[in-house]
Amino acid sequence: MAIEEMDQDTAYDVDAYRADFPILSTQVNGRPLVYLDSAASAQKPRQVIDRVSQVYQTGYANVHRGLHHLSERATEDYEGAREIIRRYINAAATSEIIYTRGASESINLVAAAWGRKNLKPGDEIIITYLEHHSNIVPWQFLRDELGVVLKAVPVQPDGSLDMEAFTALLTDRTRMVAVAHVSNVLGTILPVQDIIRMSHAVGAKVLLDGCQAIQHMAVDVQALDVDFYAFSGHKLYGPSGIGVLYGKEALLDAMPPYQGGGDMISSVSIEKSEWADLPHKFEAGTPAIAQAIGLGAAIEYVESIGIDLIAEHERDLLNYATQKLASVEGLTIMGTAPGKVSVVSFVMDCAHPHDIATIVDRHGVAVRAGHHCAQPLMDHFDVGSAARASFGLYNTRAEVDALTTSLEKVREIFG
Ligand code: C6P
Repeated sequence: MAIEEMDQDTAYDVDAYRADFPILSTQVNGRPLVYLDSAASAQKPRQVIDRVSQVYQTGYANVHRGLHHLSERATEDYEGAREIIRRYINAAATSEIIYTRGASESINLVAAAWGRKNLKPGDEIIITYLEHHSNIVPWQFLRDELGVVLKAVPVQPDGSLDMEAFTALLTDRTRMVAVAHVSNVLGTILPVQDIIRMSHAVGAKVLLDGCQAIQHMAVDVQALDVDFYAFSGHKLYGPSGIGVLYGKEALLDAMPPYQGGGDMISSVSIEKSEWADLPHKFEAGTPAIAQAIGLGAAIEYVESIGIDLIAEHERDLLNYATQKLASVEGLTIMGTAPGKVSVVSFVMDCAHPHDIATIVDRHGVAVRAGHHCAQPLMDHFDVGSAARASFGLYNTRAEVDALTTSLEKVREIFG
């Protein structure tokens, strides 16, 4: 279909949503900011900024510790955000929602606490070649410490997972399958329902790294029947420094604590300590209080628009961007799997990705360039690095045009 014939979603009031994000009306290098790096970190709406500011101005104290008014209020808001998160991913109980610093910490928590307790030498863990380093390195720690075997599923040239290879790698020694829900480089949505069903059939647990999925689609952890689900708040329009680990209660209950400190115990003597109930058993120390409350506000913001409408808008942008970028001479898109999310990585025959990012930045366009913390994937595709444009709820077709025009300038300079 020609670009002009493509439907532009009309019900979606992108201008109104853009007005919620103060940073989008700023300028970079004398040009209006075109922010196409939401996969690295999304911008924040006023609703989140104001909520965090309000916590510090009128409702801040430590949580779970004080009997005074402010502490009770902060605790109520902090636990209230946990309920918002529970509802957003349809977990069965708030005890299954563990606050962490982000997806990286969530995965490290499972690898350390679940892995050390449940794995022995010769047990197998399956990951894929498209994982972010955060879903590779924690499992390598376990491999080196416990002598478990780490296997990786290859990726097809279009960016989809090689499910035949996955089937062949899955054995009755597989104990954990830890895969991305969505690739941060290729935008591929993995067939997670099949992966979960097949993994459970051999008795393996499944962890999904939902870092690039949670902002683009509805996630229902009970419908998925997934064992662990990890994501970060900052890609979901919330603050940085806060993330989530969802785990099935029975699994979390049977796991030892990850870190020791205040709030994760029920009693401590010099001889021994006993642990607090879930979720606090995994939340040692003073947590990221305002950030957690801010994440609750971010989810409410997303819900007020509707995640399905956001997904539809982003699909339109992805289709538009794919066609526009394909018209740039010498540009190759990495990852064209059907149904992918709005992340477009690309290389150009005339310029290094770092040069691309530098030149387009002069035009106010922010894209990411590099290995995107996915070096095994880059090696798998035999490229050292790539440029990446990623789209969020606030991006527009005009911004895709600005990207395309600035890429034509790259061609003029280096071509
Ligand atoms: N990817 C990107 O530009 P943290 O840093 O813990 O919030 O998220 C880590 C992480 C884990 N898994 C996936 C699939 C991710 O995309 C990320 C973060 C960013 O692609 C920053 S490297």
